[in-house]
Amino acid sequence: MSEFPKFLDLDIEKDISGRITPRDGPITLRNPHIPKLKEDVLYHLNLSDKANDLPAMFGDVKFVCFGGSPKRMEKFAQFMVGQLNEKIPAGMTLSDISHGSDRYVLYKVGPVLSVSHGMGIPSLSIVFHEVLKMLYHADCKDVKFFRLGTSGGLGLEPGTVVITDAAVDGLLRPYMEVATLGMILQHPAFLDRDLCEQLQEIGTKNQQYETVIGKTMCTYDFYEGQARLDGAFCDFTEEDKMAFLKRIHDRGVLNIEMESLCFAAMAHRAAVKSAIICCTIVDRLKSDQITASHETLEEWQERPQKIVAKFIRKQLGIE
Ligand code: R2B
Ligand code: URA
Repeated sequence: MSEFPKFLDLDIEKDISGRITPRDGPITLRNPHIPKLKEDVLYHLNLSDKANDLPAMFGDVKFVCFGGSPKRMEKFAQFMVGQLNEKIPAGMTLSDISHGSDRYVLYKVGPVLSVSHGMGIPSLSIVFHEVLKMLYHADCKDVKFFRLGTSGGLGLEPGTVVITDAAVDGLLRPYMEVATLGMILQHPAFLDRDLCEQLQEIGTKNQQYETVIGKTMCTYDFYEGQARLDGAFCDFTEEDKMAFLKRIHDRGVLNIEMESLCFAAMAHRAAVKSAIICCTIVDRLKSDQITASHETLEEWQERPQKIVAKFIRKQLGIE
């Protein structure tokens, strides 16, 4: 037996830089083991390709919108009902399709899925795997993925919308590292520049806030990982914190959050068109703590949702 595991090279459309061009067409899985399964249990969604008629349930899905909080993604689904002119029959409500699992929420409004992913890379990674497999079993085609989130901005007025053109880790590296079979694999986190620009164009029509494109730093921790002084532990000085934040800002980082690297890396690996669009809720060059009122935070968080809703309406020819 060889000392190193043999990894299958299933990439077919990489360019010289390792970039896989995102494309329309059927959702494919780069996993030869899945077709051999008797049943594929999507454990955290409480769905399976045998127990559920996934093509009937999800075959028409074209847009998958992820966001951290279950409540926010329920509100987004309700907002999309109006945006898509969908009718919910009297006495009925939208229901969480994966309610049996209690881990994530999953709502469907016409061709739009609204899915919560929790906080951080491990939580996002699980639901991303299972949603992608669900869309594959459902024979979906031409699907676009969005992450709608919150973030800490750098030198931006809180409430600014940032569209990510490159996701980097806490060392400014543009790939996600995953320990796999005792080795570190690096999955590049490329994003689709075209989609960024289309979303920015929609955002900039709104005069009340700015919509900018830039680099997003993704960290494994909210406190020390994001250079905060106000966690339960901190071993660095305010000067060192400011020097780090200024250094990354000079290198093009506009905001910091906790999922972009994984989202971009997994979407890239799946060759699906995707975008990350986050509002900033604090300027990290001025403060660690988030002190805006609940109402203000709600309004800021609706900004990425409204931009993506407009994009979806345009794609569907509603406006
Ligand atoms: C933004 O906000 C969360 C932390 O408060 C985290 O999920 C993220 O990326
Ligand atoms: N989310 C983060 O991860 N960091 C912030 O500063 C704000 C929201």
